[in-house]
Amino acid sequence: MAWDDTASKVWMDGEFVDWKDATIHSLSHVVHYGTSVFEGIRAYNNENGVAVFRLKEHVRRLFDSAKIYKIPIPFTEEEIAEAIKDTVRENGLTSCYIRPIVFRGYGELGVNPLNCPVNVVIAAWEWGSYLGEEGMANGVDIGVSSWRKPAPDTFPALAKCGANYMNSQLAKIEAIENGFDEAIMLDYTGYVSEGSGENIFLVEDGVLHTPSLGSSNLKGITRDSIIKVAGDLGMEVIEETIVRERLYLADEVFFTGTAAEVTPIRSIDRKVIGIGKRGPIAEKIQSTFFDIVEGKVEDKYGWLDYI
Ligand code: PPE
Repeated sequence: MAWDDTASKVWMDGEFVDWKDATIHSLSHVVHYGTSVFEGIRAYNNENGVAVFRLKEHVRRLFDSAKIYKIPIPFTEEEIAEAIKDTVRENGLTSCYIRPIVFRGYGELGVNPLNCPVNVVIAAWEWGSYLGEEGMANGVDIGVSSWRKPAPDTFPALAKCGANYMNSQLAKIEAIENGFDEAIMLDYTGYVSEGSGENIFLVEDGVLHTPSLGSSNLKGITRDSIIKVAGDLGMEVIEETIVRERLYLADEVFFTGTAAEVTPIRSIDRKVIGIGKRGPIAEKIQSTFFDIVEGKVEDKYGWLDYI
C-alpha cells in the first residue's frame, strides 16, 4: 500500500497529533517573516533494521541554525533525536524522509521575534529520488541560475532556515521554466555555490573538487560524508572556490544532499558534461554511499542510528 500522509501522526511540541490537527495559526510569526529552521533527514530500511543516517549531526545542525537566529529550542538535542526516531516508529515507516522544523509561533506580529513562542514539529513520510529515478541512473540536466546566493553578511548560509529557501525557490522556478531539472547558483562574487537544495562536486582528472564553505553554501552532511568516503576510496578531495566555467569542463559533476543523495549531472546550460551520463567516479561514490546506508558494508563511521 502506498504511504498515506493524511493517516500519519505528527510530533508537535512533545506529543503526537493526527495529521489533520498538525496546524498553526495564520498570524504565527513564521508565516509572516519566515522564522524557521529545519532539517531533512533520511532513514533507510536495511537488513539490520531501520537506520537513521547521521542523526546526531542533523540534530546538531538544527540547534546550530537555531542558535544563529536566537531561537531557543525548548528540548535537548537528545530529546529531539529520540522524538525523530519515535516519529518514524509511530508511523510504522521504514525508508523515509524526516522533517523536523523549529519555528516562531503565534504571539505578536512585528519583526521582533523575541516575544513569540518557539514550536517544534517533526513529520515523516516516504520520499523517493529527489530528482527522479532516471536522473539517479543517467544524470540530470541543470542550468546556472541568474539568481545569486545571498552575500555572507545578509543571510547566513550555515543556518538552514526557511527564509533561505525563498532564494532557492527563485532559482528552482527559473530552472523548471527553462526546462532544467535543477539550478546551480553562484555566490555573490560569482563563484559556484550550490544547487537549490544540494551541494555540488566536480571531478577533474580523478580529483574531487567542491566549493569551500564561504561560497554561501550549506555545510551539507552528505557533502561531509562524501568527502570522507572519497578519501577512504583513495581519492583526493579539494575544497576551494570554483569558477563557473570549470563546471562545463569537468569530467563529471554531481549533486549531494539528503533528499538528492548522490545525483549525477549530465548537462549544464545545455553543454554535455564528460560522457553525457553518470560517470565512473559518480557511480563509485553513489554505490559506496548506498552500500553504507543499506547496511551492505560495515558502518565503520558510525553513521547509522537504528530505530
Ligand atoms: N544545500 C542546500 C541549499 C540544501 O537545502 C541542502 C539539503 C544541501 C545543500 C545538502 O545538505 P545535506 O542534506 O545536509 O547533505 N536540502 C534539503 C531540503 C530539500 C528540500 O527540497 O526540502 C534535503 O536534502 O533534505
